[in-house]
Amino acid sequence: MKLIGSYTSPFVRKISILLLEKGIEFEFVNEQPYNAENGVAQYNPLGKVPALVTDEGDYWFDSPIIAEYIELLGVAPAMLPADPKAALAVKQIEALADGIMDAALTSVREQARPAAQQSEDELLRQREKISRSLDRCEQLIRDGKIQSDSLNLATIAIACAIGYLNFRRVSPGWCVDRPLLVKLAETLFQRESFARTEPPKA
Ligand SMILES: N[C@@H](CCC(=O)N[C@@H](CS)C(=O)NCC(=O)O)C(=O)O
Repeated sequence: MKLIGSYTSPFVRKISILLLEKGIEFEFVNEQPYNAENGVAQYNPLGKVPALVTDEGDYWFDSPIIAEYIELLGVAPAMLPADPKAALAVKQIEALADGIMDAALTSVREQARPAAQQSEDELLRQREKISRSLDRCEQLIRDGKIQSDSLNLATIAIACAIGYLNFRRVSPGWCVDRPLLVKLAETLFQRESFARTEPPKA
């Protein structure tokens, strides 16, 4: 199968990690969705990465859908619980982590605009989303709803969101007063799948 994405996208990183952890072979097709000339729309009319093209020629896009498709292949380790309601709870946390990525990405795009056109209100709105959502993640770990040393769709998505905050220096103080999230990130960042998908430094 082919994974269409860019090395800096946290959504793409989430999918790459799922495939690596399951040992599913894939070809990475590097596309920059924000470049004027890019081929993303031939895989996803929304022009967003990640997109996945299966060996049968099916196209899947939006990372939660791709994650679910990968899970349907039945390759161990399972990244979702077998119980449907427990699986939905994990996907809810994935959506929370994806929302952190969305807010961070919106902040990065806003800050890339000429200074005079940037909206402080918009940046604040996004920072608040990130802060509230990180607090919720910390609470979920404290309540035992997320095991910070387990590997599943929720913990992978949270670690990818934190990796993106670090990479783009969005909310640089995110780790203050969130020791359980720090532990989760430190644990997962040690895995080979995370090391192999680190965003490029430059
Ligand atoms: N909800 C989507 C979000 C994907 C997304 O926003 N990807 C960014 C890169 S990090 C993108 O391709 N943006 C291009 C655009 O918005 O035109 C998912 O989970 O796959």
